[in-house]
Formats: sequence, C-alpha cells, structure tokens
Amino acid sequence: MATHASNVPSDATDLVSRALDDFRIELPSWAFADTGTRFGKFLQPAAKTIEEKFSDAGQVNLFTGACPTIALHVLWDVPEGTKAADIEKLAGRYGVRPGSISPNVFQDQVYKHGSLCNEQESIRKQALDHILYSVRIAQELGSRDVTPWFADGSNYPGTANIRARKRWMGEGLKRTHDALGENQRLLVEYKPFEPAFYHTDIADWGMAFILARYAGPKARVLVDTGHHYQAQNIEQIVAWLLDEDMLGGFHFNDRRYADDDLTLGSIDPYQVFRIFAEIRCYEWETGRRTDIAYMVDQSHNLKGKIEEMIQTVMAAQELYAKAVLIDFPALAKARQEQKLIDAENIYKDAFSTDVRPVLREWRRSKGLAEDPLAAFRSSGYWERITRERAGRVAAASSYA
Ligand SMILES: [Mn+2]
Repeated sequence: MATHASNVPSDATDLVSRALDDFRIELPSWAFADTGTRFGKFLQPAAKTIEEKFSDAGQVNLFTGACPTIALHVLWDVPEGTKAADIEKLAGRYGVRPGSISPNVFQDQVYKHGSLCNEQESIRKQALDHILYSVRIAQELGSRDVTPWFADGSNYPGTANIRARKRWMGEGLKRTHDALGENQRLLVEYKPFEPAFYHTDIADWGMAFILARYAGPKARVLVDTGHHYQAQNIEQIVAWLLDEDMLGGFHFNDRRYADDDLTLGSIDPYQVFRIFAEIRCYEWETGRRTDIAYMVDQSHNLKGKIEEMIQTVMAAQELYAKAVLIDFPALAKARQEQKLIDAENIYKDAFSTDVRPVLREWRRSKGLAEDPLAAFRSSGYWERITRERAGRVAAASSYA
C-alpha cells in the first residue's frame, strides 16, 4: 500500500469524494427483523421493537456514515396511536431519522382480494383510509416520501375486471396525492407478479408511470430492482424515467430468479453500475442534480442482518464511485463517432477500476473506520444484542 494504492486518477479522487458526500442510502426497518421464506424462518438476535430497529440501523449509519434515515412500515413500526414525539426520541438516541413511510394494505384478512382495487367499495375505502393515515404520520415525522406497495392482482383469468381495477387504483392514488404536504412525494412501485400470479394491478414501470402522472405532480415512479422479469433492461427504464422527470427512487436488492431480495450487487454488480451510469450521464448532460431516494429493500434469512446491511451500503458506494469515474466527454465523442468498442471500453474501464482505496480515504476523511464491517465486528454490539435478545430467540425456537 505505497503511493499508488489506487488506480483512480488523482484528479478523479476529489470528484468521487464529493459524489460520495451526497450519496445517501436509506435502510429498511424490516431488514432488521426476523423474516423468512414461506418454508421457514431461521432466527437471529434480530430487532423486534421499533427501538431495536432504530438501534440496529443506527449501527449501520455509525460505521458507514451514509445511512441517516430508516424506512418505516406503518403497521409494523408505527401502529395507530404511536406518538411522533416517541419516534423523535429514538431518532435522537440512535442517530437515524425516520425516512420513507410505507402503508400496509396487503396483510390484513380484508385484503384477501385486494386493497385499492378490491371489488368491494368498503374495502377500497378502508385501504384508502389507512394510506391517508400513513400520509399524516409521514407529515408528523417530517418524512418526505410515502411509498405504498400493492399486492393487488388476481390468480385466475376472468376473475378480475382489469380496467375497473385500474381506475380504482388511479382514484386511490390521486386521493393520496392530494393529501400530501407541500414537500412530500408519492412514489408508485410496480412488480410483475407475486403474490398474484395471473395479473398484478401495477405490473410494470409503464403502469406505474401512468398512475403517477394521473395522481399528480408530486408523484414519481419507484424502481425496485428485484421487480422485473429476467433479462429486463432496468437501466433503460431508469433512462426513460429520468428523461421524463419521473424517477422518484429505488428499492435496491439483487436477484437471480425473481424478487429474491438478495444483497445488492451480489449477483450482477455490472447492472447496478449501469443504472448509476445512466444517472451520472443524465446529470453530466443536463447539468442538473437528480433528486432520487436510494433505498434498500432486502431481507435476510441467512446472513447477519446488520453485517449484511453494511455490506450492501459498501457495495452501493463502490458501484456508485465506479460510475462517477466514467469519462463522459470521451463517451459522448465515441458515441458520436460511432466507435462502439471505444464507447463500451469506457464503461468497462470505469467498472474495472479498484475504487476501494478512494473509499477508504473518504471514510478516513469523515472520521470513520476504513473498513466498516471489521469495525462493526470488533465493536461488541452483536455480542451484546445476542446476549440481550438470547432468551427470546431460544423461546421462539422451542415452538418453531
Ligand atoms: Mn420494494
């Protein structure tokens, strides 16, 4: 590790550092809780209460310095009657603020046949009331983004009126939009299938786009990287949404088969790089800063949850830093001159650059440990919560 620890050009180091200063990643509260597959749950000393979720998320922010907010789920984290002041106390104690707010209209028995798209008006109203309640909570907590996800859809041909459901969804989202505060946003997420296996009411980015446009000017599209069919060109969707000023944010995760919720970049890091490349290219061409919420939506049954989130954040920073290194003027020239190999190699050169030394340097400059994962492991936090939450894990295992 002598003078040339990095193969990042020295004039690019500042550029990367400044880009990292502005690169923030929101953690999902649900990633710290015990979750599983439909076949089983393998328990950890995971977070059960909202205080434990803030505490665990606070650890990720403490060691990465890049995750100042935590996404909250209304039903799981802030049930009716929760006082905003109590959440504020947790934010102060653990150093992470409440971030995006997700209503939950997929879990209760009444939503068996859908929420905003339910054939029964009373259930559509119940879903809307819950979403509007979530908007109010978000306002009280100073959260900007309201991020509903809908499991609405059907399993068998002929069982649903697809056009009527489209209109019900549109009306519900419009009512939600109209309840937003001045600086709030509504992010519309899509997913092709699961839990519905014949049709899903918001199945792709085009449907999300149409619904967001219909809802109003504060609505944008939310791209969950796991919510696409195999081989879908996600960066093209990102480019189109950027060009239409409709990209609101991401739910980051990786996938091999479907919505696998694997660690970001664990299967295909080049795809994450290509997404960031579109964003950086847009900013370079337009001279405009994008306003994108970078959120993680992963849950881990096997890896340690806090370690996994640190790993995710480090992966996101590395892939973002690589995209920052793209020589956009040279790329534009190569494209103009139709030098395909040169243009492609500009991507590959940036992607192949080892940015880890620059990241270590950036962390040092922020007073952070160079290796957040190692620092967390030697902090003793995991051992402490393993002790404190041990009785609970054992008790749960005994009847599982
Ligand atoms: Mn998601």
